[in-house]
Amino acid sequence: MLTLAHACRSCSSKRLAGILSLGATPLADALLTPQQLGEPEPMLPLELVFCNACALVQILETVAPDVLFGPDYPYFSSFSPALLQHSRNNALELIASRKLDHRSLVIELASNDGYLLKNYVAEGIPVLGIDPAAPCATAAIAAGVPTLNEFFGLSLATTLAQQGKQADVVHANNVLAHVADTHGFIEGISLLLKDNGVAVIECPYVRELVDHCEFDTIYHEHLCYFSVTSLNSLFRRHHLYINDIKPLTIHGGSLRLYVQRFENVSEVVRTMLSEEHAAGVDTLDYYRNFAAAVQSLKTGLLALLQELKRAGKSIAAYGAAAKGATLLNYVGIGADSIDFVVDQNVHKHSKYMPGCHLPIYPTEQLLQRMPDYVLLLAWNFREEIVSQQQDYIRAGGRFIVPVPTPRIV
Ligand code: JHZ
Repeated sequence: MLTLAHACRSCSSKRLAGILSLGATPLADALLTPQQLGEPEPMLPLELVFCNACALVQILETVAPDVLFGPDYPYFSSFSPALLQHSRNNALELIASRKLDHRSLVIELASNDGYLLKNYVAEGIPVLGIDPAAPCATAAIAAGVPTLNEFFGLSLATTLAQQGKQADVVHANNVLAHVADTHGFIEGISLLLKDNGVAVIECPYVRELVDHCEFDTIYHEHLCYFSVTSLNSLFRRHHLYINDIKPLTIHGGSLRLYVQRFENVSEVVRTMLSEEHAAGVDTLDYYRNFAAAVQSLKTGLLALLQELKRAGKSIAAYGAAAKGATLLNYVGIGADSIDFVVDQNVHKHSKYMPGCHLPIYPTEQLLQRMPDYVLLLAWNFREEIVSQQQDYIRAGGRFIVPVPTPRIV
């Protein structure tokens, strides 16, 4: 529900229009210990809206960052080999194209467990990671990546800039959408960049979200869902320019932005802006059918699972992902259809998914228990997971991919 108190996170307009309501959902990464199972769990509304003034898609709720990214934050980037390879390629490409060496500085905001910066460290390039989640920052330091365990914003950027820490490259992957003080964060990036520096920023692309019904990537950590149009106006407010963009397949379809303090906009950026305008991404119309598509996915997935259960089949799920929490809780999937969830991240084992309380086990449990079907919650890593699970498939197991349309593969 929209109230007059709500204003756009980018342009402060109050002309916000509802796109989709996912109802009250638990915090997606708030995995529960066995002791916490009996305790009350926060359930907060998830309302997706469109700003009629600057085209930014966003949620209305803002959960305090220290609640979301505190000492129990369970997401460690290094558990996905595909993400590690993607990150390594990006680092090597930037080292070559920007001729980085021991005199350079690379800073990463939300550097997690050092999954990206370690590639620069290996080449002798000075780095600084910044991450508020203590377990991740500790893992990064142990891996030899100097890391500040702090939230990044204007105040930390000011301190670093005063210490002469300005960067040739500032990485910010999957973090811009997570930050409540969007303007302070971007202003901070501007302060950290050398005159000729570049901020390399990855974020999921709202066109992929809508076109492929990736509604499960909506959760309280993700405050914004960016188009090039909305990003362009956001950065320009801070005299920063998206000079280039590389579309990526990672996380269901993302954008890699190359942002600088001077304007030198590539043809790719101009084309993407005009394509978005032609497709109506900058109007509410583009989002009008999204809620119906999400509802139909929900109905289809429930029907499929019920049919399998009626046929006496057992079903597990793969990936205790944040998006898995949205999917399970919004669709209303629980212990009546899914027996357990598996994940390679050891920090998630012996815990329970928020809301639906499904237990999380190591992936070896798939072969040991041989469920007939596995609902692929981490569908964004489908190729990687299916290729790892060839033994399970050879033994007769099948995967169910929920997005964009539920199907058995
Ligand atoms: P994954 C994360 O969301 C976190 P999540 C964050 N909120 C964000 O913004 C997005 O990414 C972009 C496991 N796994 O990465 C690891 C295996 O077990 O899709 C993860 O727990 N085996 C910051 O949590 C989960 O699946 C594997 O082979 O939705 C995947 O979660 C692979 C590849 C993954 O994102």
